[in-house]
Amino acid sequence: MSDKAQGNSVRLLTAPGTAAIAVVRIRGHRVAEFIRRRISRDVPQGRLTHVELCDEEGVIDDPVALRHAEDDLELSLHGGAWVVEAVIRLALRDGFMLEHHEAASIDLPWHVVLTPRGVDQVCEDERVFAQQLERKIEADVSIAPTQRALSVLLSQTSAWRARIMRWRDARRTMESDPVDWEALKRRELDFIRSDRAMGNLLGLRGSPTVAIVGIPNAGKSTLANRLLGREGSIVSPTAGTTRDWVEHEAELDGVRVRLLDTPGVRETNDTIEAEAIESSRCAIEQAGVVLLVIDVSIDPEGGSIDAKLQLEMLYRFDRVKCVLSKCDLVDAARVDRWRRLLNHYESVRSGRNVPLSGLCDLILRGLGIDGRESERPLVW
Ligand SMILES: Nc1nc2c(ncn2[C@@H]2O[C@H](COP(=O)(O)OP(=O)(O)OP(=O)(O)O)[C@@H](O)[C@H]2O)c(=O)[nH]1
Ligand SMILES: [Mg+2]
Repeated sequence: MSDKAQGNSVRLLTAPGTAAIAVVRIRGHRVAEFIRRRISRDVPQGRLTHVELCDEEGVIDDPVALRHAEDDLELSLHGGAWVVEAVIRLALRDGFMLEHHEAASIDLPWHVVLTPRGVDQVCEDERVFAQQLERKIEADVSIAPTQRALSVLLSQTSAWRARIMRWRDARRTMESDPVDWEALKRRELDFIRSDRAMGNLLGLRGSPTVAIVGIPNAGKSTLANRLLGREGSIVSPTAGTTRDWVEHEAELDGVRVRLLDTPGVRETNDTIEAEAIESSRCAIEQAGVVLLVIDVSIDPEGGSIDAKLQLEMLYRFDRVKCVLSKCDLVDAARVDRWRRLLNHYESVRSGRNVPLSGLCDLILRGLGIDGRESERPLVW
């Protein structure tokens, strides 16, 4: 079930902008975890509690917290724009979705636009439309997590203008040269309706997850570190090094993602490890892309359990892309044999001194991001 469906949300209750106090409300089943991870002490229900709110870097603010219910937390922050932004970002990173302030939630009439009458209306009242659009953009600009997200938001005015001109032209030529309005509408809707991709790119309502899976010792943490550009996960030759799933925030080509490094999948009698594998399975099922790390130093036709398990994992998850690790240890023929077995799954090669080319593209395409987004009118 998605976080939206489960109602994990963050919302600024006070008006945006600088004020003495800003109130942020966080709701959903992740509240307890948020308190445990981010707040200096427990927050008992119904009692005002002075706490420190921290991220990995340190204290963000010392708000007064009020827990209305188990899954409902209100934080009265010192209202500086930076503090508010930092807290909202933190909640987004922890899997909460942003609910907009009322003032910013006027609906763009995009669905009525795509009728001849709707086009007439927007053309007559373009100023109102532009104002509504501007408010939408403004509300999101302050929390755009990356430069790329920001530039897509700032290009929305021209993206919408170009679309509206196109519809207006179609409307004008309608009498002389009959337009197949339905066909135009279908094409335009396909183009505009890219919510998932745009949501993933903008990261305003939480970042998409990229899960890294594979058998123990396949090179998952090594890959996570390469994508991160730093030693975020522990790498070691001992199988079973990553015992619980580890989450990192990474930026891939201007897109903020949650990288999930998971424990290697294997049969185990260790209950703690089994529990970790099970809990990472739930997280992996919600991921936008699953990177299956295949250790090519294992002979695919050698009959080992590991060889079978690597192939079987292809079918355990949806949205799988393959990364062939340890290509530096084997010859090209071995890599080809693995590739043939992976059949129609997209894959890239990886290894010491093997450039990881194409992986970012592969991941972003898997998330529906294709580079045309600045022309695409965003539907809020
Ligand atoms: N030569 C070579 N060694 C690699 C490569 N990728 C990983 N290794 C080595 O393989 C070992 C395991 O790497 P990890 O990244 O810890 O593997 P993992 O899949 O995270 O392992 P677990 O957390 O134990 O499941 C380490 O000694 C790495 O240095 C590679 O592409 N080439
Ligand atoms: Mg690991």
